[in-house]
Amino acid sequence: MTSITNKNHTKVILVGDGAVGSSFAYAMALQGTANELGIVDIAKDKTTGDALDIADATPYTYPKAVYSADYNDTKDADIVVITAGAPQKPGETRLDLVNKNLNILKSIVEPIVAAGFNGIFVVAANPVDILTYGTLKLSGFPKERVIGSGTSLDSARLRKFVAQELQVDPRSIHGYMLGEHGDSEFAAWSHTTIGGLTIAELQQSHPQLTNDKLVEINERVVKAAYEIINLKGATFYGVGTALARICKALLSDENTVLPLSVYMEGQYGLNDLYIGSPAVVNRNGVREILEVPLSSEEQHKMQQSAAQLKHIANEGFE
Ligand code: 6V0
Repeated sequence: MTSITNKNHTKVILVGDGAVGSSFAYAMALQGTANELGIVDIAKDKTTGDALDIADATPYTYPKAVYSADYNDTKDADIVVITAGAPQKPGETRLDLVNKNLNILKSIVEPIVAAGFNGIFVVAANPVDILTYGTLKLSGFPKERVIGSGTSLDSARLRKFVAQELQVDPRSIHGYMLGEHGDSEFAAWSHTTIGGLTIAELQQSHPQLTNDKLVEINERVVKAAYEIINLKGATFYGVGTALARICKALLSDENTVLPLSVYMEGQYGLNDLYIGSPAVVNRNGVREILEVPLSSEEQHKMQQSAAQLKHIANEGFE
């Protein structure tokens, strides 16, 4: 299997310099995620402007090259992050959007493969599970090196809301939203822990954490994007930071467990689709998928979520 070249100098190319892409680029600059960041977009002036603007921050953060790039620059890149996509227009169906974004994806992945890119694709454009599957098919890359951001943002929201409820550091909470990054996702409460205690154990000492409260938190996570979009038109800082975290885990060969959109081969009884599940990632991409042993109710939700994705994929890939 080809892996990210074992080198000290790390290079990421971002394709899609909109709200999500530029937030990711800025998060990368602040965190020193890679030595080099090239930015590609059909809006070339925006990439030049963002590269200059973000480079202004580097004397206060980490030394790195930030520049406006083109597809040839992906040749020796370690990671390509795709956040390019058309927004959903009023009156447009979800399927219309899928078809439009699949066409955009094709116009991106083909020149990248032709340029000789041999690293890892990280897809965040929506519908992310479908577009990650599309990237797998269009690139011909092995499944380990095509990853979607999946429920990484949603799981962060879950941890944030549980943390707020219990007044604890969100980093002390381990838990996942599983399934589609979208309306059919769900919290895997049976495997959510706080300092090693299960939710059921914690409910003994924290009576405010009722089952109704869990339902409310789950709902709030699923609707979080709508809440933010109603207030400011789009969501980008959360996902931008999640993407920087994913890239760091890959580039630093961390073997970190993250909830991502990964290719199913029998896990959860699912096959031939991308869907959100925890996975161990390192410099080679996905090392292994951690299949969470779900309760029967959760397993049912996973099946429903997968059915939704299959339905969209079947129509989108007709
Ligand atoms: P945006 O601000 O409209 O940016 C999209 C960018 O893509 C623009 O700069 C376009 O110029 C560019 N673009 C369009 N077509 C092409 C092309 N053919 N080649 C290169 N660039 C192109 O959108 P925003 O940044 O808000 O969202 C980007 C994508 O991320 C959308 O699909 C969102 O739905 C998705 N999100 C994914 C999330 C996740 O958790 N995975 C979270 C939030 C948004």
